Amino acid sequence: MIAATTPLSIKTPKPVSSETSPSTPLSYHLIKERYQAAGQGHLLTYYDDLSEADQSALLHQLHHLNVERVNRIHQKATTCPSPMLTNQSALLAPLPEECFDSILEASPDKVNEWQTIGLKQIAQNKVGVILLAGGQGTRLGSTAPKGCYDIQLPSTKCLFQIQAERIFKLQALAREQEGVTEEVIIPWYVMTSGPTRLATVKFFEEHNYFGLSQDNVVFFEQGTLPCLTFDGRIMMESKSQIAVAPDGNGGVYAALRGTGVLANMAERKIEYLHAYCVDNCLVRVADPVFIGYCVSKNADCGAKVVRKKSPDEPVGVVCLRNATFNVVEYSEIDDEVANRINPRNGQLAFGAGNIANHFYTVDFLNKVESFEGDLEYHIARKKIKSLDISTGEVVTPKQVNGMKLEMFVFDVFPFTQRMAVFEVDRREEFSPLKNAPGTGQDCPETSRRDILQQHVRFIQNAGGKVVVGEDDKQLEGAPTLEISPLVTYSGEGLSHLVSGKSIKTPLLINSLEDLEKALF
Ligand code: UD2
Repeated sequence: MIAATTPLSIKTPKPVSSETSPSTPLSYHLIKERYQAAGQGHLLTYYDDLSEADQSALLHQLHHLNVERVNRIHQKATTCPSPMLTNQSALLAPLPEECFDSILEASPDKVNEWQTIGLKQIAQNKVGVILLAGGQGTRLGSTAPKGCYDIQLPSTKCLFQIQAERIFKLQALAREQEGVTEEVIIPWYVMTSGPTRLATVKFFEEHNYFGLSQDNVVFFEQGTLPCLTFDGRIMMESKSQIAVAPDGNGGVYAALRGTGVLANMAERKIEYLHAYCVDNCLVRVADPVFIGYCVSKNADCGAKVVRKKSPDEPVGVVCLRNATFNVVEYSEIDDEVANRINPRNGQLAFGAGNIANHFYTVDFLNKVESFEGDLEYHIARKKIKSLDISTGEVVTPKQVNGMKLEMFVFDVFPFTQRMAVFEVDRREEFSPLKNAPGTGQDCPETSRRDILQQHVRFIQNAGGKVVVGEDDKQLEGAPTLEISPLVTYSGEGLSHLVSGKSIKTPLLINSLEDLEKALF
């Protein structure tokens, strides 16, 4: 176990909205002139009241902020709303059947073929993982980074640990399949934001990177964008600080470039990346089936989807607009489009639900810069605690008073011709943790239930039987059976032990020895 030292964290990039301005001395007058010209002179209203240290902190922030670009983004996001938002009924088309494959319809041989390709790439150290972990768990009601969340499994493992152990096991499976003796490494690139950075790094250090080598866990930070009033004025969180917010999970592309992660991938000769949403407890990290599928299609981007369970399910919809792949986010989809029914099968016409689970080639990631200026910014109208410039008081608003601008990770899809869309089984791969305990949907209880029920299926699919013990509380109706990812990644490698045998819950299986001892 590597002693926990400062991880190979790469320097935090300058906020993505800044192009490094000429490094002239921080002149108050120059900055004041520039901001007045940009209609943002109000940011210096209280400059004279500030201490010297606060004055220089404010000038430093304003010097690095590309205020003209912020104005352009506001202009673009408000005057010409994204084409995606207008006339969706005419412009959007459901994803045609021939545009995607489904694991639900693929033969076991086909799935095995994809998996073999994926494990081969992993064994050749060509695969890396990008964890999108900059979001703040506001809806969940937790102030800690979501990956730290304990969904009350018998093992009390948090989401980060479950994901780390899946990486660990997958490295071993790839080594086994390819019979390689050298170490197989799946580098884990963890994107944090300002609010999640320190707590995330500290948590990994305290838990010794959950058994992974800290050299292969690379933290990087996404950029920020200023919060704006509806008429485009930059908001302040105090007299000396502008109010900023993470720039959305679409900030990952500039952050990969700006923090040196792309260079790190190049040094490691990584060719394929799997990016995923931290809060999906069932996520197959670096899924070899998905990687193999995308590689076999020679795709440069890939997206996993599940069949939407209702028109208002809070997932994006993968669809076509002018024959290019797009995702319409649940917060932006028109009701008519969301509710449209395919007359041929009575299902939702726009039913390909995006699960924030993507594949990229590293070549594609290196190309994003060339079209980055065309990427959409999405407006999130929020209640933003901020300085009332007229009174100098910080106000916590009771209603929505401003906007955060964010980029969405899937907005790069229209820029690729080679997109693979892969439908997966919701039960096996998607159970998002979005809401607070007790809400009954996408919450800690449903996450716990879905993992435990999956582990029961692991035993059953391996030819075994699960007997529910009389003292098993079966919370949410799930027998209490947890199998560590270190024992099995997705249910493989159990049948030689389990077939024809039974186990009795409640049970926590941390090793094949545990499993052997429990069988009868
Ligand atoms: C995301 C998807 C939505 C659907 C849903 C499934 C996007 C834009 N939308 O919606 O289509 O797939 O998940 O659960 O992906 N994050 C950052 N930095 C940020 C904001 C978010 O890293 O500035 C991360 C966040 O930590 C999480 C992921 O991006 O891992 C998705 O963020 P979210 O949970 O806020 O997105 P949600 O549920 O609105």
